[in-house]
Amino acid sequence: MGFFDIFKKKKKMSDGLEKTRTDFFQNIVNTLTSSVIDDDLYNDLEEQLILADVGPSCAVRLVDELRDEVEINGLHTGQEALDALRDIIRREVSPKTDLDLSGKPAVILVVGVNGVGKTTTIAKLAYLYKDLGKRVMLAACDTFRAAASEQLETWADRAGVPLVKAGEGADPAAVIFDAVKSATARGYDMVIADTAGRLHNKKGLMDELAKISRSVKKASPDASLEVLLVLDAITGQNAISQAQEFCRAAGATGVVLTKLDGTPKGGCIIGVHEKLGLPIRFVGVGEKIDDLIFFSATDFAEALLPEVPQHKKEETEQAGEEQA
Ligand SMILES: Nc1nc2c(ncn2[C@@H]2O[C@H](COP(=O)(O)OP(=O)(O)OP(=O)(O)O)[C@@H](O)[C@H]2O)c(=O)[nH]1
Ligand SMILES: [Mg+2]
Repeated sequence: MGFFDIFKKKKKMSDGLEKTRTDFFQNIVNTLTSSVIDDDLYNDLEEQLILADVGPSCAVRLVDELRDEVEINGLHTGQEALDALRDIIRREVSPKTDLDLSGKPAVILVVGVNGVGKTTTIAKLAYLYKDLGKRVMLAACDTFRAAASEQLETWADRAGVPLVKAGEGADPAAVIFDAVKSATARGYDMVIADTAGRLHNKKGLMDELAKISRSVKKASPDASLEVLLVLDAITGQNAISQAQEFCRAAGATGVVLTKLDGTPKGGCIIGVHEKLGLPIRFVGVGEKIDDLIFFSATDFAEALLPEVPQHKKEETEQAGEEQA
């Protein structure tokens, strides 16, 4: 990735988190940089993290970690505490593993309840990976809803990638099987599959997702499989209970948080990561085809808690020294 791309990615993350930053995290910055570090500050901070949709247990843990760091490292100023909190958040959401795209083909199954942004995310993923030089094929495994395949087809055309589809009501496991076979035969690197967000009942949906996963391996033993769970950031903490069910049944291996641009609840990323124990892989920051970014823990933490400009830093350091 060139310098300009890195800059663009940082800016997109920062723009996507604008509401989250201005509505909630700015208060956290203000609290930290305008007062001395004492119990009141920790209590305020905890409250603000909960308001910022980080989730109660996660907020408590983050503040405990900060308290430890302040003590162990002898931090005095709010500015130092802010830097420490930024780093704690970065470590908290850092993915421990890379996305597994090692297979031939690399299959990404995209799952999630209806309306969260699965189809749009698939189009964005196709666009992103095509841009990185991958040969990408899409599979329309949402055969439940009449217009789903057509919607994906429009996106596939826009992204300039081929699509494997079948008629309404067809077996989605058969669609993925065909797509993986076809990708293998034609030397495609990736297959990205759309799935239904709803079925007649929840058990039916979960069983179907499990069957699609098995079908991938049947079609190609060399295929790798990532199951990306799409969650809508607008629902914030509520997304978590829904997500837990999907994790169990569909074997999700990672998360995509969509609609970050439309909500002040971007703090939920931290709680989602904590509760699900799954890496955040991508975030959606708009409705356009290039509005998806690889999740970077560093960019995320810096966008939430931007560095204070140098002159303000000096003022708060002075205040800290005077109070100490
Ligand atoms: N602002 C914003 N809107 C998004 C984002 N991602 C998706 N959307 C919008 O969310 C709506 C639903 O997106 P879809 O991709 O159709 O959602 P889906 O999960 O496939 O929905 P079903 O197929 O009905 O289950 C659309 O209007 C998208 O434009 C995002 O990152 N930001
Ligand atoms: Mg869809």
